[in-house]
Amino acid sequence: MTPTLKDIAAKVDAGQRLSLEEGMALFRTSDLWELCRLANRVRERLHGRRAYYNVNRHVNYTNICALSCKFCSFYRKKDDDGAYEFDVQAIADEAAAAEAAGATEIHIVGGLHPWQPFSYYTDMLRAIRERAPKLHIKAFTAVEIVHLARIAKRPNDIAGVLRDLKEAGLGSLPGGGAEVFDDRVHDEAFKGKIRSDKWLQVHCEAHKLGMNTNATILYGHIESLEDRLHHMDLLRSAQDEAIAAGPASGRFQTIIPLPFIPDESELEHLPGPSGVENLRMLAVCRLMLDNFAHVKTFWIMQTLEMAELMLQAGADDIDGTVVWYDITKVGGSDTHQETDVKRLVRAIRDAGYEPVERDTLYRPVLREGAQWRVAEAVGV
Ligand code: V47
Repeated sequence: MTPTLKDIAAKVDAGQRLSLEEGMALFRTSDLWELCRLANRVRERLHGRRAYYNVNRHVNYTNICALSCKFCSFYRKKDDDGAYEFDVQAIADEAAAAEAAGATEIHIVGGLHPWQPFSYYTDMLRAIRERAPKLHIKAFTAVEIVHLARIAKRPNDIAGVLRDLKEAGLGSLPGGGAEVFDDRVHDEAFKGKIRSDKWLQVHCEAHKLGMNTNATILYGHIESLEDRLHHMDLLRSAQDEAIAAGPASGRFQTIIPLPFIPDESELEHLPGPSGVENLRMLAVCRLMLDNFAHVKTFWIMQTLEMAELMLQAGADDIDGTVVWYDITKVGGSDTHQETDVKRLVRAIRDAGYEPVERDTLYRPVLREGAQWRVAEAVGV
């Protein structure tokens, strides 16, 4: 018998873990609003009336990539029109500008550049540390970390490579590159990229080093609902392990569901997920990932209007002021994709929540203009 929303709600209220069958019932329910309400009950149990946002800057240091993933419109080959790579100086300048403007975080990801040496990445981190010592550096997806290990000629030493990057200034890993943890989808849509086992291994090694990481799921292309639930299940198991390792271990901080944006990709013939699907997916993530503290909505991909609605469907966090983003562009936007604190705060208040600025580690930030400090550090 298919589990009903009422049965599932009773389990959610009792703090019990949902099965994949129950996850499927959530995906299939026609009662979207009840699903969103249920997800929001969990979100409010964890965070009350608070909703987080951050002041950050994204940097995509190159679009030159050894891979050719079908869902991706960002990558270029070296001689293609529009191929670019930033040198270390340019990235450090960007970080210094971000810090001067009051950002707390720099989020750096890029293509798998075929010929930059390992030292380019460690130099990049050190230069940022020197020019912008207060910025938290969240950088390099698990896919890039495996690539860096290869170019450092230490393909089997992920832990050592992460240690070197941490020593150079890396603060945490973003959640990108996970796509969907399924071999069929992998082989059809992003062949050549690391598979789920490797992605999870990188995050697990980072957790062992005490580093926090994020997780994503890219949905609404050629994956099935079963694939999405399997992905969530693997994440939740990996998080169980991180939590069991004790407080010195890092862990997944947040899940960011990423809606597939077809424009200019090889999968452009697909429609991409609808608004209803985006709300449903976010709510299911909140309900299935019971050991994740946060669910983040990335307005760049969801739009700020949808992000606002998502705050009533299980999301507790909006990323962020962003400024510059090249990987996806919605509705004809350019790489300059920026919002300001005023708009984020208004979106959160409109949704009925209390805005709290956070740093990368979800500590409340106290701010006066571009000057800020972490509340916890002064015992507030
Ligand atoms: O890794 C690429 C995805 C990711 C498309 O950790 C696409 O805080 C949709 O991971 N349609 C990068 N998605 C973004 C990302 C992220 C964003 C915000 C915050 C955090 C965090 C992480 O975007 C890529 C890939 O999975 N992506 N192409 C596309 N056409």
